[in-house]
Amino acid sequence: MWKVVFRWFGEGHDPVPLEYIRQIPGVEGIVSMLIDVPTGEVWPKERILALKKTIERHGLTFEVVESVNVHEDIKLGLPSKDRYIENYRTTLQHLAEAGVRVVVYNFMPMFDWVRTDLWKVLPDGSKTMAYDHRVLAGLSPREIIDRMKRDGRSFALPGWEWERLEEIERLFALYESMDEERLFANLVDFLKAVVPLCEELGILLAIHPDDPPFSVFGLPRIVTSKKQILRLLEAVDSLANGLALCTGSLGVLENNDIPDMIRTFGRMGRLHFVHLRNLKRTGDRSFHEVAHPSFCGSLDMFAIVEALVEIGYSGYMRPDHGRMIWGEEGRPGYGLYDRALGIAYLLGLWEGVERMRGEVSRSREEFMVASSGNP
Ligand code: DNO
Repeated sequence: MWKVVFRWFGEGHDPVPLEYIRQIPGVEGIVSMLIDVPTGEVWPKERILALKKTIERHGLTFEVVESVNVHEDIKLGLPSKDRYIENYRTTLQHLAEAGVRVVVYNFMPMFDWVRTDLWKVLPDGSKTMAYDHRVLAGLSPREIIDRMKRDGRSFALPGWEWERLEEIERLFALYESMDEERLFANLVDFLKAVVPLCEELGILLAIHPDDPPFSVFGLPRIVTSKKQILRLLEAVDSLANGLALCTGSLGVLENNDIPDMIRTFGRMGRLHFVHLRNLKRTGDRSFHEVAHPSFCGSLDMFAIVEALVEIGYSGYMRPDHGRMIWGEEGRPGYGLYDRALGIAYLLGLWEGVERMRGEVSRSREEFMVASSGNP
């Protein structure tokens, strides 16, 4: 049975109270980060411990961090990268000392995830995020950022490091000569510098796939398919070099067979985290996010959960992005209500699949203890 966790951005950065998250049946822990530490700097140990304390006070665990972002100089392979790698290693040490088991990161040049509309209104009145490649085609990166800032209301998007994006023109020039092979080589160099330490610390690194899984603004993308991910896992052959499989990122491409990826990477012992959500493909490189059930979108969530049950997945799972419903205001994708509905649905699928297979990986009592924090 997976461990259900919920993403929360920290006090003052997330309007969803931990008290409410605790009340979602099945949730055991929080996935969080120190969102205000600039990328490349060390995460102070006292701050990590304070975050852990806050989370644990609410009967929840803190074992997964998302994300410790990778400094651009590492992705670019600049000589200045050594200092940032050293800082990354120190952060990993601090996280391990606080009991963190899984650390998520991504290796997307300059941007984290990209959408062209953060507030698309669906026919039922709910709001969701959408991406349409044709919109980007006509916009300069600077225009996109100005727009995101305007439409993002008071919330910065996770992983969007504004201080870095302020230097957008300079970074674009640096990436001009970068192709996929060089970016891949830089990722492997980075992993070789941190994976042995993770092995010692008992930390599992989990790379998040590129979102969307194709080039935006002509920048290279190297974590978009089974083939690319396999190559990466094999290049640094350690259990500590693993994957955060995000169905909503990989699922944008119809050719990505997600249940097959789950079976392959899971059997290699390299699946450390899964992000479960659904989306609707609406054309060539365009889609919008939908509620979690299969009938709402293009992904077969039953087949996805079935594959997880089949490999005996016991890592972490979080319901990914939800829509904004019932008048909720908050961070796009990260409201309380729709993600909570998502959990209820996903747990229902899990229970159904297990019972059909005549398996029960966790008794009712064990489940209650795990998710309530009270023996
Ligand atoms: C989007 C998230 C990403 C993810 C990072 C991981 O909602 O899944 O921001 O956390 O790409 O580094």
